Amino acid sequence: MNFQNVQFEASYGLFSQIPPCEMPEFAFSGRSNVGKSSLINKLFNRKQLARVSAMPGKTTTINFFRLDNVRFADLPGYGYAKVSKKEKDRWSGLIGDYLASDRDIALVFQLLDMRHPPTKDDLTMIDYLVSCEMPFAVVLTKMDKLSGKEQRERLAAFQKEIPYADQITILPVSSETGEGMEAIRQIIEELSQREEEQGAEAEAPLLEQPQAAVPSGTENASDEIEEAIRRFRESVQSGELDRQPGKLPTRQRKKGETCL
Ligand SMILES: Nc1nc2c(ncn2[C@@H]2O[C@H](COP(=O)(O)OP(=O)(O)OP(=O)(O)O)[C@@H](O)[C@H]2O)c(=O)[nH]1
Ligand SMILES: [Mg+2]
Repeated sequence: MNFQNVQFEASYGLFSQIPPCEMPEFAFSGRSNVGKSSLINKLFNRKQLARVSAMPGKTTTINFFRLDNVRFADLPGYGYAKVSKKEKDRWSGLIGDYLASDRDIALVFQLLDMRHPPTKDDLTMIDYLVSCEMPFAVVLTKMDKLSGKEQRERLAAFQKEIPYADQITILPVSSETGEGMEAIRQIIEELSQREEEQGAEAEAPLLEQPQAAVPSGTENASDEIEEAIRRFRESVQSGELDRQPGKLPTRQRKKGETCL
């Protein structure tokens, strides 16, 4: 893949506006200001492909980019307090509906700021991705802001702070220095290749074979997903989670099912 050939496709403010999915998609998720848009720019070596701002809440729509037969989705950030309830509802609806849809999401890159423990919203998001058995990898951003020693300390800390950390691919990156970008590009290439092979093998096109985010062998799967979305929306909208103590509900999943 020639990553520089990426092109901006379109922005959508409402999930209902998004056209059907006809190719695998990679989504970039994370709280406002964590560095989603910067990561996209660095990944594709294009300075202004995605709009970046020091002010949180810059990306307010789902923005799609296309490279060959793959699409990339820059999602609005969550956890930004200074927007109206109406806007928060729209953003969380967009993110929740997108992730819960039957689109062919090849992988979600879930971004966390490497300098800090995950926020309650981040943990809800990870819990949601796990409970939906959505394929995802955690990307730790802004590693350039830490010394080597601090990076090692934070990496060790994340092992305890992220549920299922031992089963999740965790990739430290810097959109300043470009560190870690090659690893992400390789993952994208490998998964795109895999999707293409699967698509070629299948008789029906990808569109008719949505990779529904339904836990296999789990009864009441859709109830669980709805519950996860509801929790996620509530946490984004109300900040309620910040007042809740500690642990997330845990659920066993088979190794390798939801992550790389
Ligand atoms: N030093 C450093 N700064 C970064 C890095 N990634 C992003 N930033 C800065 O962090 C700020 C937010 O970056 P964005 O890419 O706009 O963040 P976002 O996640 O897209 O934010 P929203 O669109 O608000 O959800 C900007 O000032 C970036 O320059 C990084 O790897 N290193
Ligand atoms: Mg952004």
